[in-house]
Amino acid sequence: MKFQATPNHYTGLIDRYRSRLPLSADTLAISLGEGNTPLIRLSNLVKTTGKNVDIYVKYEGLNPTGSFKDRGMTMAVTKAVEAGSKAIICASTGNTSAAAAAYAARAGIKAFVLIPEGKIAMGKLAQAMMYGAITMQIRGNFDDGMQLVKDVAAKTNVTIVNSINPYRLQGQKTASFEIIEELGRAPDYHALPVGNAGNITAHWIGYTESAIQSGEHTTNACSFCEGSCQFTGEPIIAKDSRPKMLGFQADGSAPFMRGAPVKDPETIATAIRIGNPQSWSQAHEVMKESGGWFGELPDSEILNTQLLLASLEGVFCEPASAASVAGVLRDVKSGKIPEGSTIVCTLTGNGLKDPDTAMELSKDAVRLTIDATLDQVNQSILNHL
Ligand code: AN7
Repeated sequence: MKFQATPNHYTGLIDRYRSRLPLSADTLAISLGEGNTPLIRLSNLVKTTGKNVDIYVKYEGLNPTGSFKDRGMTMAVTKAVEAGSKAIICASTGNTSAAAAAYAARAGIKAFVLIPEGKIAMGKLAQAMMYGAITMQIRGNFDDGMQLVKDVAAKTNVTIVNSINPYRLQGQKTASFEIIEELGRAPDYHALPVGNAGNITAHWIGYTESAIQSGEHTTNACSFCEGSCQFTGEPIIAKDSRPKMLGFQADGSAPFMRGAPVKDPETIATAIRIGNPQSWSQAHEVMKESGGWFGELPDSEILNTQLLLASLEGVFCEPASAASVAGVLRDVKSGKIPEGSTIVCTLTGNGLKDPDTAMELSKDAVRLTIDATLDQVNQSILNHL
């Protein structure tokens, strides 16, 4: 029997946004139902600022492999398979390798992943292995791995699925489409954690294309997508509703704050332990066009925010993801982000990815070991009511 999806069966962002992606009508989508993630309005954590702002988190950790990478990977693998590729390769701090491995499994092709030995969260390593990738743990960091991937792909017939693959950004831009649909407009500010700066660039493409579609641009625009959106030239914008883009890094791994690559990046937020961002110039364009800014945070503030998001809002993200909210809370408190603003923070990955950091962070949580008796259970409840 031929498979026929009902209108209620969500089958992923390619089927949902096909006409806004560089795909033909009959390209077979390699999908795991990615996208369509919750946009959650924060409540308790906002009160701690004492300011009147609206903060939403886009919980990308609820994608099929637990991070935003799935949006890009469905596009990259779909296009690779369409072109006849039998193998994909990436360097990764963890999430890209998990997504690459999963979509390769789905497509029946091989995934080769280079990860920094000992510097990726346990859940991500488990994913790459479960999905059946060929995992190469390198004695080096992400930036070393990225260079090796470029060198090997120049000679060998493997498709790079890092965000230098333009289809990755095309898939990831759909997060902006969803946000605009849900809010009814673009937010005033959009904050993301930044590593290679692929995702912040992708979001800007999405916001820009939406502005073009709604007729805000009086002539051509889009300097990012290399023609896939059919527009060329400088944007002339009548009324710009696009957000100011904010990119946050860990202070030990903050090349955008230093203004140059960082040789030995260090942070507990291993996802963004990247010293030589691949989308360097695009990210600067995004800041220039949007009027946004980069910021940096110490690991302690990132972790504190991760814990507060979980314990005050019930939203469990991985450490890197919390950098977006940590930066926004700081800039709201200082007044750099004015009252009355609507802000979206992307929570890029799921907290379950990195159980080691979470267990350490929550070590002061109440955890009792008691006898299996009614009396001890009762006593424990009374002690904590
Ligand atoms: C949770 O997996 O680069 O600025 O190799 O996993 O687009 O690089 C991960 C990046 C933010 C930064 N949050 O995004 C990889 C990788 C999480 C991430 C980022 C990453 P970009």
